[in-house]
Amino acid sequence: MFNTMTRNARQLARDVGREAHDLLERGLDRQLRLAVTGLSGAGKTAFLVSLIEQLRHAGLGARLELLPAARDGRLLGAERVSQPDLSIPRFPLEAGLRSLSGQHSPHGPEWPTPTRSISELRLKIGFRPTSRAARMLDSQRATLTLDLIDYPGEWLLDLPMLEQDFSGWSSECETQLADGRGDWAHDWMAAIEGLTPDSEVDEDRLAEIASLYTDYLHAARRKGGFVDLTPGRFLLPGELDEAPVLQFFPLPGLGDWTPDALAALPEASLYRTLARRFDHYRRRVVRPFYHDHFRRFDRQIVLIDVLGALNAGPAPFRDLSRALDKLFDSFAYGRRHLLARLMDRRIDRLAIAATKADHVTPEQHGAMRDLLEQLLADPLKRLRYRDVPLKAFTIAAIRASEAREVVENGQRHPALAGQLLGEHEGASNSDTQGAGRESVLLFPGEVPSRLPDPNFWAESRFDFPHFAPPKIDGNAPPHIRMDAVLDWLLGDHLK
Ligand SMILES: Nc1nc2c(ncn2[C@@H]2O[C@H](COP(=O)(O)OP(=O)(O)OP(=O)(O)O)[C@@H](O)[C@H]2O)c(=O)[nH]1
Ligand SMILES: [Mg+2]
Repeated sequence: MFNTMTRNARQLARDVGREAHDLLERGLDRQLRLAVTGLSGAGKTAFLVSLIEQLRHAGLGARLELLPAARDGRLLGAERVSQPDLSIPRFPLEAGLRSLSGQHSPHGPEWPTPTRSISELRLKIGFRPTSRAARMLDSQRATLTLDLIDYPGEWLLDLPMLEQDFSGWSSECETQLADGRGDWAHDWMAAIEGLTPDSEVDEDRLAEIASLYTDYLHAARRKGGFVDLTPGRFLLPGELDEAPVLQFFPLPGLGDWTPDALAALPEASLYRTLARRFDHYRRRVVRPFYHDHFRRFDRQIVLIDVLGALNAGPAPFRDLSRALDKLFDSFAYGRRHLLARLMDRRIDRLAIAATKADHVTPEQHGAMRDLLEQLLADPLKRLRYRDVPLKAFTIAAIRASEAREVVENGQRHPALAGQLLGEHEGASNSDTQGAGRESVLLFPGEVPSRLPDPNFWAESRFDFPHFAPPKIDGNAPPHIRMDAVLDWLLGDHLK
């Protein structure tokens, strides 16, 4: 009897200890910073709008069967609260919802506009905790504070530049030019023809050449579908438009010079001038951006437009793979221990997601995820080695099509029903969005589950449709697997 009592008491002490430890851990973690990472057009803004709206409508209209807290009726909703940094613009949620409501355009709902500067959002998520101690302390209701930022994807690929010097960056640009981009760089290459590191070039000429380099970056993106385009502010300068810090460009052929010979060149030489501006860009533009916004995250989701890259062809596809590979080195990953977490924030859980899955029929989603994992094979190996918990998903933040079946000669075939964006609309927004929209029922093609080989590219033509968004008016957007992603990213903090 006595023994049983002491055993029970010991057990109770252990339980209370564990609960207290859990509670302390959760108490510290009741605030999460989530990095929504993705290149331009990957779907960050659509993802953020959907995430906020799914949480705000939890228990009301949102379909969140794969999020246990919502399924069990414990998720009580979310509210936007005052953000921590008042000097950063607010995330334009209202503008995004206005576009999607279709109330302000004669053509119907429109996708949120591409992001042109950084913005911030803080969300308080209300839930009923499951654990006894937490319930007692929090009087049945707990909150999780979620901090999010949105930014133009163009700026993201500047982060790896922090680890580069001017020579390394120049040689990387040279390699990229040789892989399918040369067509758009003729004018810039003609302008630097005959220039060597020891040339002297005046300010006006530098500005002209930098402007031709910027034209090349724009064309490689718009016409070629390339994504690894640096410096990102050349594409989207923000407040730096026309500033001399944006007037530099890579110098091919530096490999023919020894580092000593380059270092011995006069201050006014082309090499020294460009290298100075490159360093200034890194120190004054990229580092503060990184320091202020990208250093301290707890969780991350990397959004990748795999289908867009398949549409663009083999060279842009390789380009995407290389760009993503570099990008993972810009973030700090690792499991965090209780005390370490007070000093140092690391990403302790990662989601990678192929976006816009509503562009293909549901039986293709498995192949889309396999392809995503292959595209990221190298960084995933490094992350697994470091034991960073990660999961791959295929999602649509805002589902713009419906899965159907068509019967032809007695055979059933999967198909998608949706409205195609008008002729001039493309993937991004424009003034003509809405013109000539057409309702379609189609089979958009098969997604290869392995990295396509050269024959594959030669034989297959990918052509995934650009759908107009559904009308979203006062309810959560329809989605594909946003609930599974939310569970992976937040679920353990909603217990
Ligand atoms: N069908 C479909 N299209 C999507 C979805 N998410 C994004 N898109 C399309 O992709 C485009 C770009 O999405 P955004 O969310 O603006 O991408 P972003 O990553 O914020 O891009 P930047 O702001 O330029 O960095 C949208 O205008 C839509 O055309 C989705 O879930 N389904
Ligand atoms: Mg955006």
